[in-house]
Amino acid sequence: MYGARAIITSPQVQADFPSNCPITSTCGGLAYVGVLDAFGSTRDANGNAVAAHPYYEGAFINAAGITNPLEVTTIVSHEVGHNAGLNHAGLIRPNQPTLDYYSGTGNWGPIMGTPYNRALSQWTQHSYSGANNDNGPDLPILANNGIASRADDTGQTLGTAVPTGWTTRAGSITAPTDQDLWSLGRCTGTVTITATPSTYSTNLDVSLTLYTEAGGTPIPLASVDPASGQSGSGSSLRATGVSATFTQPGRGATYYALVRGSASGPDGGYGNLGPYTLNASCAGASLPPATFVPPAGPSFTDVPTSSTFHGQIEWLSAQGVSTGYDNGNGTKRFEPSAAVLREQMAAFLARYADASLSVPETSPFTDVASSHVFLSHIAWLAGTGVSTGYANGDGTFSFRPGQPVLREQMAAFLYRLAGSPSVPPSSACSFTDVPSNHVFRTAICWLAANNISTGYADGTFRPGQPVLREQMAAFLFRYDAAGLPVP
Ligand SMILES: [Ca+2]
Ligand SMILES: [Ca+2]
Ligand SMILES: [Ca+2]
Repeated sequence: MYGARAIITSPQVQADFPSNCPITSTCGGLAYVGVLDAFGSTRDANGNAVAAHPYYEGAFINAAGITNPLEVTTIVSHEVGHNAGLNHAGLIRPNQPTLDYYSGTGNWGPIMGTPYNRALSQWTQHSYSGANNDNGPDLPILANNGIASRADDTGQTLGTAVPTGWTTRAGSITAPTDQDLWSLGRCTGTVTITATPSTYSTNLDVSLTLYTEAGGTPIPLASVDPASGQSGSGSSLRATGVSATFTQPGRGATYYALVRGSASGPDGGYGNLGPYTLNASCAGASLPPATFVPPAGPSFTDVPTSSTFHGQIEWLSAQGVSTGYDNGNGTKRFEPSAAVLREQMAAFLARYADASLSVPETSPFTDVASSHVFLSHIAWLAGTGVSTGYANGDGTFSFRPGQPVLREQMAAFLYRLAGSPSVPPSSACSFTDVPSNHVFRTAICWLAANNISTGYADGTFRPGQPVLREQMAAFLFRYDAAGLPVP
């Protein structure tokens, strides 16, 4: 282990180093570079052999150059950074000499530049626009010169997440790759999670995600990372948008909170390091975290744990909504890529709603025989108003049980299942292929507003495409996670 001493002084450092640190506010401090772990010897001014570390030690901070208390943190970090091997973070400018010290942009600046009046000063990987990047990322240099990262406090997998429960605790982001998964336990009620970095001179802008677990797979439910900025100036300068909070209906599942550094910012979030406070509360019935026991294996031969919807399909199976198809050898398959038929959808929704079923004396639909295996499910669906079928023109109706369910129809079914709630105007509803006069627009916008389906990366919803069975699992899972009602 090594040590570094930061000495905040004015007259002495200026007297000892008049050319390097004149009496002017432009000198923040002075330090030797890369001496923190300098063992061995060197020669002093009189030519005598002396131990190197004590001789070079001391990062001097010029008190006369400090205009407010918050700058102490930045300047101490900067000068000790020199002791630990770092050179300045500069800026390449077109048709001008390279700036030795980069002051930063917006609320961000590199510690080894001059990030005064920037609320987020950070170690840098020199990926900001115009970086001179003479030496490579800061953190490996610090590590090679005696300042290693702190030990991590929790893992990022279900098996290594530290059980913490519904409480307040301290954590720390210790590396750009650090992700802290905390095991919270079960909650039936409203889940509220907050992650907050230090108030003064934080280096950390957090990103927070709530996970649940199904079939041994973590499934994200909600994620938040507000855009960061700053407010105030001088000693009241504060970073804004660096904490994260949200509430979510808890349905009795096991919940996890993931805290990591935001990936946004001029330097890709590299320097998002430091302590935070995690507060997790459950307004309702809760249970502390239990030891995570990985399942013996996937339930379906065609849904390996690596598949995107593995967790949601395991959940669907555990709920008894779909038990899959028998392979004839004691195993089962799910056929995740097959389209959901309308008769299957009736069965899924009836089972999910825990409906009390009865076989009607006469079928409500001309194309659903009294011997149809899902007659009671289809009759229930019709009775709830979720699907009234197609008019035959003679006062009778058909259900078209063997037709695939289209995405726009699924939106309508789930929307009606939830009781046709009013839809708040939502910016989430900007699908390029769902015009304002689309017959199912209200249902599709509601689906998006509840994060049940947010469409495709290209901005489309693809309303006319069939719903695949794996997608149906995901839709119902999110419907459930959103705490939506059933008839
Ligand atoms: Ca950590
Ligand atoms: Ca971690
Ligand atoms: Ca943020």
